[in-house]
Amino acid sequence: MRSYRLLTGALFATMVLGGPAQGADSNNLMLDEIVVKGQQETPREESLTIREVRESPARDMGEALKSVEGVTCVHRGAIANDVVIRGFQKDNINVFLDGVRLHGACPNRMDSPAFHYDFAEIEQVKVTKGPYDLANPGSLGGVVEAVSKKPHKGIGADLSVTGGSYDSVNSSAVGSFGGDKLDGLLGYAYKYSGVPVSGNGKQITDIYPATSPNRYRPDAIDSTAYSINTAWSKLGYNITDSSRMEGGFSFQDAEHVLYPYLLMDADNDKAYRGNLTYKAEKLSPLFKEFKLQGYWDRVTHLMNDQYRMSSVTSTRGYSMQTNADTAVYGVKITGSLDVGPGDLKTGIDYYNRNWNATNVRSMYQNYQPVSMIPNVYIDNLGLFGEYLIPLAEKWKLSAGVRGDLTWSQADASNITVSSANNSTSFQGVGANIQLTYTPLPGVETFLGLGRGNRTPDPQELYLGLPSTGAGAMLKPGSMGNSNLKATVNKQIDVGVKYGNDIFFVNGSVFFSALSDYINYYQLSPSYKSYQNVNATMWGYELGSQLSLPYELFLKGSLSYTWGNNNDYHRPLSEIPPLRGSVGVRYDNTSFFFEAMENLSSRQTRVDLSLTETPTAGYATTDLKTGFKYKELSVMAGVSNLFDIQYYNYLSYQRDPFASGLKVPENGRNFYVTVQFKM
Ligand SMILES: [Cu+2]
Repeated sequence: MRSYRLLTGALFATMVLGGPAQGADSNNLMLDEIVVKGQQETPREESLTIREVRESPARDMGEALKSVEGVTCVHRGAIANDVVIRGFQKDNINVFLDGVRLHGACPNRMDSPAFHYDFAEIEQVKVTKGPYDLANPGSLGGVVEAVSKKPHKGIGADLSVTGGSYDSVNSSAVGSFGGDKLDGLLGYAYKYSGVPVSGNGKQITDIYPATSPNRYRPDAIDSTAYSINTAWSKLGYNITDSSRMEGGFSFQDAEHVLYPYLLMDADNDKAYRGNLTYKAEKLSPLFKEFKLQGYWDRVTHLMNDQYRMSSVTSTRGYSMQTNADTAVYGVKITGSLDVGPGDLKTGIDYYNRNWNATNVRSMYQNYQPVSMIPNVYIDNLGLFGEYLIPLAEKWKLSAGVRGDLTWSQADASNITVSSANNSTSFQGVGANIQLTYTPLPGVETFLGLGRGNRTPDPQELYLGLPSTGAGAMLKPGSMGNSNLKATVNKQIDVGVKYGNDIFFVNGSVFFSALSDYINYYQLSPSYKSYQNVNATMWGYELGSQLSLPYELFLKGSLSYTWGNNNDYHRPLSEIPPLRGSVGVRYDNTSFFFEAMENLSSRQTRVDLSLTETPTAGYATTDLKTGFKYKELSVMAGVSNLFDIQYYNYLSYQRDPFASGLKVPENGRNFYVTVQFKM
């Protein structure tokens, strides 16, 4: 039997790429899910199962997480979706695989952290909403923690191929072996797609007016949207029954990734990731677990406008290009101790992040190199402790605190940075209290009070891209702000859940008071920059699942977030409007059919000072069906059945290098997945 991983902590959504619920008596997987979601998880947990993931046409983790309430993603091309939790974006949230911190290299976040993990590497994804992660620095608005697949006993194989509209292919092969002492895993994935077509029948590269210099060259409009190869390996050694050493390495090569949203496309993007852990359990009655982890990763990224008309007359084959390189290394030591009536989890961690990006443009002093991200080093040292006590039969309490010291230093200069302002440091404290109360069987309530903080990132502090031209030819530039303070989030979360054998409903509400929220703004007619503002965010999520007679199931969800810039009395940009979904499904375990309606209301709360414009509401319909026979599964579906032309609300000018145009979402598209697993 596969088993659900139940989670502790705050407001979790879990994606379990495992299987049916342990302890659920029914033969029906859907009924099992209702039991797990309704009874075995606490109100602060949600789950997305392997079933939901494998049935979906998601191209990456960001897209797959969209089906979790309160989670959305930024979609700027055919792939590389950037995860957004309750309106918290970019470095306001953390995204990890096996605890490894990885940052993208592109100053436009073409390669968000989630882009660098192939789906086939991952077994489970946990999403913590709110500032309740104390084991890592900077999880201000939430954290996405992916866990990679582990080899099981004996020989294992997992082959999966998805083919679909736009000549898209998503394929992976994983082989593994597991012995008493030694185990290992080898995986390979290949993803490719042509350019998607939106609901108006045009390719998403074909959105520019005929006179725009940013329009794609005729031969590039219908070209490769992305071509990505990923390889990974893992080797484990059980030193004793209770101690283990594990190492892993992965390499990803992404080529020709188009971003119609921006002025440039990625020529190539290479990511390297290494991770080594040592874990010992049951060291003594007091010392339950000890873990030591070291990791390193590096991303190189090259983007330019070679596929756009703006490059046609240039002497170098491109009129603008950014060459970026980033690396992170870190060490973590954590321990779990049995102290008094509860459990104490404590740890110390350090990481170093380096980021360097150089831009050249023909219109800026004839390709004079600009240190856009001026070789910045961030050092962070942190210490945390969390204590969990079962207070009485119906009560559970946990409390924790974390302290961080952060140093940042820029080793090059640009229009923002000189020797006078090239280094700064921060001290931060995070803490939370979480209380769970079960007044009646099937009913659980949750209260969380959290304080989180995150320091400004290298781009927000030191970005420097000069503006060029004037008047109608003005190309605005961007500047960092070396005086930025760290953002502090004080948040309260309340959750209630009711569940029985055939039904569950889960609701949560949050309120977040943000001081020194780092907000993007128009500094002057020719520059945009970052400033600290006071902001408020609140919102709610509601999820429900119900079993009906004749193996029919009903499912519904609702998410809302509201964000306000209190200093300037206007909405925060890019905050999701009210969204929801309603679905009905027939499922007899070997065969299923599902119809799902996705609904989004109009996004009218926009930041006009950034020329953010309202986004229309929409409703799209997805159908899918599939069967399972022994080790073989076949699934097929159609997304956006009625070929609706629609846009994601996440569409304000994502400078630098935003084109200012919105990229429509995909029109009607089909997919078929065949999977073999043993
Ligand atoms: Cu880029």
